[in-house]
Amino acid sequence: MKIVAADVIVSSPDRNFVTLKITTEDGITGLGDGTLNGRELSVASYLRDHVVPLLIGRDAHRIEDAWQFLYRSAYWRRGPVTMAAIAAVDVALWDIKAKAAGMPLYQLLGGASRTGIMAYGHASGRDLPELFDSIRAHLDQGYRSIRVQTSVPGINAVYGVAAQPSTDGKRYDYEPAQRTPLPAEEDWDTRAYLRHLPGVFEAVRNEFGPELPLLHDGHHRMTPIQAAKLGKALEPYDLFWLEDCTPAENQEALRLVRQHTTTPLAIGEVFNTVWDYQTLIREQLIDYVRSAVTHTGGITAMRKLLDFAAQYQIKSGIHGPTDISPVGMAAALHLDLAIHNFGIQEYMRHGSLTNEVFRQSFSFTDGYLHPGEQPGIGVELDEEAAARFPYQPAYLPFNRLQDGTVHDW
Ligand code: CS2
Ligand code: MG
Repeated sequence: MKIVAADVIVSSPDRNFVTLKITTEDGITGLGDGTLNGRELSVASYLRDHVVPLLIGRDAHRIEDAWQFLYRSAYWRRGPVTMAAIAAVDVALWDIKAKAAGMPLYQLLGGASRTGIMAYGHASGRDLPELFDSIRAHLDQGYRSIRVQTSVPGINAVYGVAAQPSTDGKRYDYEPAQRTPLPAEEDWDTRAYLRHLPGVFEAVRNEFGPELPLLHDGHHRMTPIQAAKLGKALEPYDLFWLEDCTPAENQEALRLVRQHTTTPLAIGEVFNTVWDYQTLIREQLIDYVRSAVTHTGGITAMRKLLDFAAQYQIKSGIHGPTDISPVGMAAALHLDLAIHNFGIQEYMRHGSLTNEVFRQSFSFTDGYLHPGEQPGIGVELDEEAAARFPYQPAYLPFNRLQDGTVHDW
């Protein structure tokens, strides 16, 4: 089934998205997500200028061969741009194969291993009353697992806190990347954060009880010993996971964290290949793999990564913020439903304009997601609607410490 066309569609309904649409000689189309927040055009160019010419005439059914060809023939391997581009092609080809087979993708991946996909939502607050209100609002929406992010006294802007003002008037946690000519500068103080956070979780547990699964994102901001200290301080509050507690380029850094705390650890949303996890998985230094299908080479690579993790009883915790498009989210849900070592799925809801551009068949009911029964991945792109929202430059913020030092955001 020859590929006869491959189009790169960049649109910006509520935020920028890069979508690849592959069309076969039989008229079957497949969609893939290549969105890399704040660097979208680099993937669009990688696809348009380098990959699309290589796809025309290829047999759309040969997914593994296409993956290996794109990974090895590039010579320059790995990295966020390359792996997002390969992911877009891979998911589009899986979408086509499942449509050709007349079944939802999860059936092609081995069928359902569960009836639904536990999702977690993002609650946050500048103070406890606001945080409690945000948690209740998410419980009312049906979420049964909640990520808790909070402001910290003495720090002006903290990742993941919804209500604080942003430069372009949008809700903060909804879209961290801001449509501004330059990245917004934010401030950070780890010692203030470490003093404040345990008290917040104590208050949340007192208010909502011991059962509710609670998650927290450290967003790469602590040194290993600071992460160990926080993990230990949070143990009484029985977190589902502490995420990205320290930058993990140096995977061995997690050995120090592991020595000091039993708080479960999740890492990997900025990783792009299985190689980024080798030590972390082999030495049981993490409990959840946080990669996104869109940033880790697609379904083909993610399945191999999660199969590797399964040998160590490490589970999935796939990255699902709004900068993963509905196409990337749908692909993740098919994988979530089929794999055995499923842990939890992040689910930040897309905005109304995004839902106009991407028609989705996945559902969220009583805290559980389901990819739906449509053949393929179950998402269609309205190209006319997409054309109404041209690309708009946007940047993620960055951090400086009190002495002006650039710090992880
Ligand atoms: C975050 C992301 O959802 C998360 O866990 O770490 O929102 C992250 O900040 C964005 O994806 C960055 O683009
Ligand atoms: Mg995160």
